[in-house]
Amino acid sequence: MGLLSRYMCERTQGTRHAIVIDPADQTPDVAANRALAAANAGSQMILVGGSSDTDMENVHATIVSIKEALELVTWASSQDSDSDENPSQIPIVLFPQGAAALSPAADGITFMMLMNSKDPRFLIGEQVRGAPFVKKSGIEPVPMGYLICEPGGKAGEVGKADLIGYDDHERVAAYSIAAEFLGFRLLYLEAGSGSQHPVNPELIKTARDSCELPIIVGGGIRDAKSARAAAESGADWIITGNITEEYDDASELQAVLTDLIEGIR
Ligand code: 1GP
Repeated sequence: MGLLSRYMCERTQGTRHAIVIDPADQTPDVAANRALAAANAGSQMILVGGSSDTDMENVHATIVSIKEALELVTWASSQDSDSDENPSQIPIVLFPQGAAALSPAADGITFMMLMNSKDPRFLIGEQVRGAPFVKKSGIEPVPMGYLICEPGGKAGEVGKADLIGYDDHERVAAYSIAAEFLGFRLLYLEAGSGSQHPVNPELIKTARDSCELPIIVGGGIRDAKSARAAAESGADWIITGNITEEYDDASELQAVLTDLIEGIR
C-alpha cells in the first residue's frame, strides 16, 4: 500500500474533514485561497474535481496553484518554531469526472468505480482510458468504490446512477460488501453536490457495519450538525464542497470550517 492509501485509509484517526475544489467553479487563485483557509481550519485533504466542465488544463492549473500556496505557508510556518501548522502534509488528490480531467501534479487520485452507474463508461471505461496516464505520471491511485445515493444531484445525472434510495439498507449493504470483495480501499457515499439533504445517517451506519472499508461521505453537508450526524454514524471522512464556495472572505470561510471540523472531532 502506498503512502497516500495508508493516510486515507487509516481508520483509527477519528473522523477527518476534506474539501472538494471544483476547478470549473473558481479561478486557480481563488481555489488556492480557499484551500489555505481549509488547511488552517484543520482540513486534512484537498480533493480536486467536479461532475462537469473540468479538463486537463483547469484541473492542472488549480492543483499547481493550491500546491504553491500550501508550500508557501509551510515555509513560513517552518520559520516559526511555535507554529504547529503543517499544511504541506495535506495531500492534494484528484477526484475526477473522468480520464480527461487529470494532472501529474496531484499527490494521488481516487481511482474509482461508480458502482451503481448504468453506464459501462463509469464502471470501467474511463478507468481504462485514464490508467496509462496515472501510471506514467506516477501519482498514486487509491482504489475506491463510489456510490451515489438519493437525491444524487448532478453527479447522479452525469454518472447515470441507479440511485440508492434514502432507506435502502439492503442495497447499500450489498454494495459495501461487493466493494470490499472487489478490493477497493475506500467506499464513498455521495448524495450529490449541493443536495437538499445529505446521505441518510442510518445508511452510513449500515455501510459501516457491512464492510471493513473506511467510509467517505459527502454531498449536502453544510453545517456542523449534519457533519456530526455523519461522523457519529461512522463516516471516516466528511467532504464539503459547496460551503467552501459561499465565502469569498478567507477568514470567514476558515471560521465556518473550524466550527464544522470541531463538530466532528
Ligand atoms: C462532492 O460530495 C461532495 O462530491 C460535496 O458536496 O458540495 O454539497 O458539499 P457539497
